[in-house]
Amino acid sequence: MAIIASNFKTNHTRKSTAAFIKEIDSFIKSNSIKNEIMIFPTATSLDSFEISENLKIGVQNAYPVEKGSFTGEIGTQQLDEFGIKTILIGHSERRHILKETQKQIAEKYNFYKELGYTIVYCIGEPLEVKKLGLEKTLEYLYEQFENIDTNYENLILAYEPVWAIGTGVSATNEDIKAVHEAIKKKIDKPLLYGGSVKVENVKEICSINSVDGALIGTASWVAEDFKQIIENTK
Ligand code: G2H
Repeated sequence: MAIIASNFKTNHTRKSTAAFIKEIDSFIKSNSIKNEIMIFPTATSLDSFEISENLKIGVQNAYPVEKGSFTGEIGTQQLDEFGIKTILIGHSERRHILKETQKQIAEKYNFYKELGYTIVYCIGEPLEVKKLGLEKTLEYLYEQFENIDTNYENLILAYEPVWAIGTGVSATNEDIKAVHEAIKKKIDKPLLYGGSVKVENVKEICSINSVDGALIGTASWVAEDFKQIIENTK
């Protein structure tokens, strides 16, 4: 069974999120979709829809606290109101744009692990590292597991090469295979690929043995396209 996930990033309103989720939910029902479908909407939209058993809804980020004085952040007191038990951690946009350090990422990981959340944990290398070859790429990727318990039962990994994110240029099947096989040898967890996955390439990417699904941004934001992606990976 594959895992197909949509990461909204900073896109969609409450209204369009509700419409999107309703449409995907009924598509899953009427097409007897067996794959696990996940959606990571913006936190501001979490009250705009009912969580259905067909879909796993997660947050793109949260602070590692229940509540307190952490201006601008949300904690588990807020997440609990919506029944959220899934979180994305380590996404490259948070590592590079928001400057989250591995220490902060690990703190977040350990906090949500203790609470039993499903964690989709992202790793990925920038272009200058990729250019140094597979060995250096793997070294860089393994550093992103510092203080991360990879035996955690509710862990899902996502390999998202930074140079392939939002660029329209996905990694080649050979690149994906090489990295996924190496990681899978070390860590026995579901491993998704992310980085310019789209309607046209999702089937081929997901048919690679060491790929257990896809984490999709840009190409998943229109419901019709996401339905096609789900259909293509049935
Ligand atoms: C990588 C991916 C989703 P995109 O960030 O996490 O985004 O599909 O736009 O490359």
